[in-house]
Amino acid sequence: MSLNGALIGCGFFAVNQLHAWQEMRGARIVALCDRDPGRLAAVGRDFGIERRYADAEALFAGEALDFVDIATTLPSHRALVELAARHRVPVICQKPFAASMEEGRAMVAACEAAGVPLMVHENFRWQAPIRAVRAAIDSGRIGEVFWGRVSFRSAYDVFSGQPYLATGERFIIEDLGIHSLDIARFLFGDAERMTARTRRVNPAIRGEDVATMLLDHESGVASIVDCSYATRLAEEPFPQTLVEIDGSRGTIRLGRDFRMVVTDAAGSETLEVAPPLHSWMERPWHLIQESVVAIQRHFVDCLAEAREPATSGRDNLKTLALVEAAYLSAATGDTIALAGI
Ligand code: NAD
Ligand code: 89V
Repeated sequence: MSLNGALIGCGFFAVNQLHAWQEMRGARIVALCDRDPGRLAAVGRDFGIERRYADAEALFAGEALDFVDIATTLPSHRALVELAARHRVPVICQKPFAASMEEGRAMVAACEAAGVPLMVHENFRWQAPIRAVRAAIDSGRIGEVFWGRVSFRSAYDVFSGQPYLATGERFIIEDLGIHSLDIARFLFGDAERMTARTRRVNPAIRGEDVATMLLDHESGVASIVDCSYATRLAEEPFPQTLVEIDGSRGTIRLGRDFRMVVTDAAGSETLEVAPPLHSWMERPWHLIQESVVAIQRHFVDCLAEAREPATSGRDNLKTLALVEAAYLSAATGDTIALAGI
């Protein structure tokens, strides 16, 4: 039996989600919603989806849905998640999930009270190379991890595809660093303290485009999470996240072009950990596009098995807390205890 879902928000990124739904066993998108009639018509035509709504209330009233996939930008997330909860429809919501901890906690509480599964579309931890790094840690080859770095440095023009990124008071931590911080949690566990410094280098945008963060993890690991959209390099690495990990018996280095080197007392092994390139995917975005397939597959599996998704709303509050702590630390110059966020 196939689950019938609807997608709300037919913009820049939603097409990746729709391609991924098209290749998903056990689920399909039967209706679309966007308040922009041009986008709604174009995406409906491209994906052959006839049931279209300009308004989310009308969508829920008009369809019997097994799930809803919210691919709108941040300002609409709370209202749409709470609407899904009121209609008792399991929900996926794009990152950044919420604009504040208060808002995020209210959204999680609304879904829990309604008994509705809620997953945040936090897909970077589902990227093939990041899964390979996690598997290398779990193999035990490098011993006990004591230090790590999660790094994203680029000069790629993200503003042409996503113009709203240039206008917000917050930019890189809220949009991209949120992924890097989630990867740090995925690899090293939850954090206790955060120290952050930010800069705006590009004068044409409003928010910060460089952030350097130091995390003290509960596991005892110290990690650096650094991100920049002001870093011009000989070869543009967008959208690759590079990872360095030191352990008591060895190291892991996830370098450029999906090369992972694992070193222990026996020597070094180099592994190719590139994502597969499906027919609809396009370099360099295929790294992200493939992780969309993986996270949506995970959601469908979790619904079938009544399991909580890895990036459930409840889990994602911890990533959101890191984002809030980073902005607070950058503003005050202080180290922030996560317990107080
Ligand atoms: P976009 O502005 O291109 O598209 C958003 C669409 O939602 C627009 O067509 C808009 O009309 C529609 N919309 C907004 N509010 C609505 C409402 N209340 N009801 C119906 N339609 C509504 O934005 P985008 O670049 O596609 O980004 C969407 C989300 O995806 C953002 O939260 C962004 O951070 C996230 N994103 C995630 C990734 C990732 O890898 N996870 C990558 C890019 C963007
Ligand atoms: O993944 C994202 O959220 C995107 C991008 C990779 C361009 O920052 O906004």
